[in-house]
Amino acid sequence: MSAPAQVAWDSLPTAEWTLQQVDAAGSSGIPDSRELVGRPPMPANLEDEKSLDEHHKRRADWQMALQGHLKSLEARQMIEFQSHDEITYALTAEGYGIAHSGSQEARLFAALPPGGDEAKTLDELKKELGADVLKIGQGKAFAKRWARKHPEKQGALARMPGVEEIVDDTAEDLREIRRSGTLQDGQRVNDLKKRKLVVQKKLLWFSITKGPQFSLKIEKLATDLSAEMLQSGEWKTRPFKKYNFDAEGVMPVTGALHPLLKVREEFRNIFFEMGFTEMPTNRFVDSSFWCFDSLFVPQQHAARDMQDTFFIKSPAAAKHIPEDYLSRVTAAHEDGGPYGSTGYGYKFSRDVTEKLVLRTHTTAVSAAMLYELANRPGGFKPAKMFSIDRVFRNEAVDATHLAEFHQVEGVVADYNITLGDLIGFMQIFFAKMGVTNLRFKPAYNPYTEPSLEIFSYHSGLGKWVEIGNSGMFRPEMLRPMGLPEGVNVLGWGLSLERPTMIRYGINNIRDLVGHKISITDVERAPAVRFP
Ligand code: FB9
Repeated sequence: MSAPAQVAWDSLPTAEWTLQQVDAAGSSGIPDSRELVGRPPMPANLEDEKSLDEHHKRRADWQMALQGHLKSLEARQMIEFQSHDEITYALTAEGYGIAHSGSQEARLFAALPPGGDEAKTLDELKKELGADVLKIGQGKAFAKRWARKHPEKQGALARMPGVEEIVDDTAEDLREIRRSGTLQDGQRVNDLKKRKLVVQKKLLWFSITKGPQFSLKIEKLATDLSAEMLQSGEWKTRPFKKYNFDAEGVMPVTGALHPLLKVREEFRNIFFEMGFTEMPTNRFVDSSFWCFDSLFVPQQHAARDMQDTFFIKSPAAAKHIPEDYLSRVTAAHEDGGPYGSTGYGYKFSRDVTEKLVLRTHTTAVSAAMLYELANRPGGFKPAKMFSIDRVFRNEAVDATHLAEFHQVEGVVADYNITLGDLIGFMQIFFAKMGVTNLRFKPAYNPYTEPSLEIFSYHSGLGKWVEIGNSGMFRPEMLRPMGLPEGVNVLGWGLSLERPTMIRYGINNIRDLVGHKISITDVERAPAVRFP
């Protein structure tokens, strides 16, 4: 059978044409698809790397186009094909330079006076050959024992005694590769590659034979079995497209958890692992009583004014505050009551305490839950409780602060709880977030004494980051609730937004929360796994 007709390199193959070539080649098929296409013209300037690249790319693109058809024809069992690699090498610009004017080591050898005694100083050689050629040439000439440091003359080089002439094998190899694109000795090619004098070029080519369903006509494959086919019986003869059970399914368009909620899940798992129960936080609007007064926050405290707190216009006042508990809180504020405290010494206002607000912290929920803990049937039982939900602060918004954020809070109520327990709990908690090496700085909260700000060194940011706040709840808060003597309560809190921004590398909170965030980022946001 005749050699298949070659097409010009710039006319891409079609499936029909490919079948005709296979048919023309007969039973043995097409041994080498490179024979099917003419070579693109060699670039005029063989030393111009770019046009050589282009030459190679044209040959490779033609075979790639053919591969596309071969794959779909093979899927129809019309042909079978094997892929093969053609590995060739091309000279880099520096490689061309050496092929043209010799290797650095050969030029150094040539520059050195004949015989082994005469020497030339490095400065002379540098002027003559240039620093780069001398540096590379010296290394290679020494390695090839063509030259050496002159034994007597300091800083001078001489030919190796007895080496009268050398063969510039590097240049010769490069000239061979320039001519044929290959070199027998693979090791020498690797040396040339290491010297960045040649680059490898890979081209895929194919050998093609007829398949069981070979034909010159490409029938449109049926992709569905239709009622008509069943009635007409056409299903018996019509070729069907094979099911590709390995095909990737279409990614179902599913909802995606917002990164904040992914981190919230991580925190919830940490708390559950530590035996905490979740507090109900479904009450954004709370009375100033639970948000502030039950926490022994004085009614004049700055945190309570319009600057920091959103007050509800209507209804403006809470209806239900436990009277007996309110009177005890009042006493605690006014004169410390019977709780061993001086109190704040001001007249407690019922109006102020009834004012409804958007909670500024979930510690308001902790207060309500601790009160419930103290007054539940069967009396107080130790408890570990946590909350993660929105809190609202009428603060200046900036790149890391919005008028609302999610507070993460943990409280532990038990007999003889100490500051040590607080520090212990935080070390375990943050360690589960992968945050270790904590530092604690004394701080102030109206409802905890002592209070500690928590810091951790963030190697990524290269600085100590404030990662939360904490403290031992004051007796002026706990005793009025009715918690038994000896029961102490520790608490700590942080935000959900900060760790989420750090985990996802987000610097501006508006890229995390709000109408400006990109939905696709949310969909693509990887799951978070605290280490
Ligand atoms: O989250 C905060 N920082 C943080 C937390 C984790 C984190 O993770 C990295 C992977 C390591 C990085 C940073 N902060 C608390 C510290 C600061 O960001 C602070 O400037 C802002 N704070 C918020 C309040 O802003 C007015 C974060 C929020 C905060 C502050 C205090 C509490 C809760 C949230 C509390 C409390 C508390 C105290 C005692 C008893 C019970 C609760």
